[in-house]
Amino acid sequence: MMRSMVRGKCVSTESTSLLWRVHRRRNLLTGEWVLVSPHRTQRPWQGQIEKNEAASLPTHDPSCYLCPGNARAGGVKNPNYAETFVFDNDFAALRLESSTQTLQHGLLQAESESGLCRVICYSPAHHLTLGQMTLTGIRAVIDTWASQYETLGDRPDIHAVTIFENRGAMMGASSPHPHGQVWANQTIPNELAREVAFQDAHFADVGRCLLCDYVEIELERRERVVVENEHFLAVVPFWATWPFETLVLPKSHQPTVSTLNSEGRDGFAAILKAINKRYDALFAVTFPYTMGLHQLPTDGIERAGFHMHAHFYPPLLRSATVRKFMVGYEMLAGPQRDITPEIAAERLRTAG
Ligand code: H2U
Ligand code: ZN
Repeated sequence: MMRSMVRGKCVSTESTSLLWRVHRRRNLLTGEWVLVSPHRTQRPWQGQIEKNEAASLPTHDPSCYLCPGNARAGGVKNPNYAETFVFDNDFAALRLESSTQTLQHGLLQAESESGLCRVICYSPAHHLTLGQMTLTGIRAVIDTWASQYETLGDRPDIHAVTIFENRGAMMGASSPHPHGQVWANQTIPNELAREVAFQDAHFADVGRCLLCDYVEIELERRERVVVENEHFLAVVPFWATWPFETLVLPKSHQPTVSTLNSEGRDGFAAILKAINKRYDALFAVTFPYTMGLHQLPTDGIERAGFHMHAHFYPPLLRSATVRKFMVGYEMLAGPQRDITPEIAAERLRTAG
């Protein structure tokens, strides 16, 4: 039975129906609390309605910077690639710097940062999304993620590799062509650093991996499971912030995509396809999201409790055109959600 501390008393969540009242839940990976207001889902909406993005796209778009054979914004021509294609971002936010510099003026602190940014085209087919690709095609993307992590992580000046995808104009994607990005840093970025600290702390406390323990809870309780296969599990995490946020985890302890064997990678491809299918079916639209991987930092420090995973952060709340805004209370106080993670999981489970 689930137990939590409420004003100093240890209470079971079931016996108080806590999860149907206004309550807050703790994010195991960041320590942050999210406010849950289950009664609020019926409030009327007269705010911004997003455009429903056009569904039909050509297989090859002569004006697309990412399609095979086309020239990119900087003038370089893409090869006629047949599977995945990786290139150095023409407008990279990070650059490889040969020297480091720090600045300290009293309280003010700054330091140089070195790194590099790449773009990964998932497929030559302009009209596809990751979830619409074949399992073989998705597996090729996973193998590309693994090789990018390995080659970049092997560099002595790279200590973290962040792989992500912004999908849909609502999430700032610059093109519908299926693609993602890799940013490799000399330092460990904030989100990964927080997750590393919480996973390290749990391992130091109990000698077990935090996310292995979490997988066990979710498989036992099953109320937040969206889809699973032999190797992977997708859940709406107990502490989800975005309405239909999901966390995709290997069931076995894996620190990186590279450590997954061939069957594990096929399982990852299958779950990515399955979760995308449910997302796209939920509001009958190509679901916008930011999706990304958290993998072991590549600074050579041993972290036995680090478990790789993917986060999906989709902004849609009620329909293809009504999104969740992280404003007001979220910006000034903390994250808040209306629909409970359990209901979101149920809706995704049955979608499509
Ligand atoms: P987003 O769709 O998530 O913005 O990613 C596309 C990236 O592709 C973006 O970072 C890069 C942009 O800088 N890009 C190029 O490097 N060359 C181009 O010709 C177009 C876009
Ligand atoms: Zn294209």
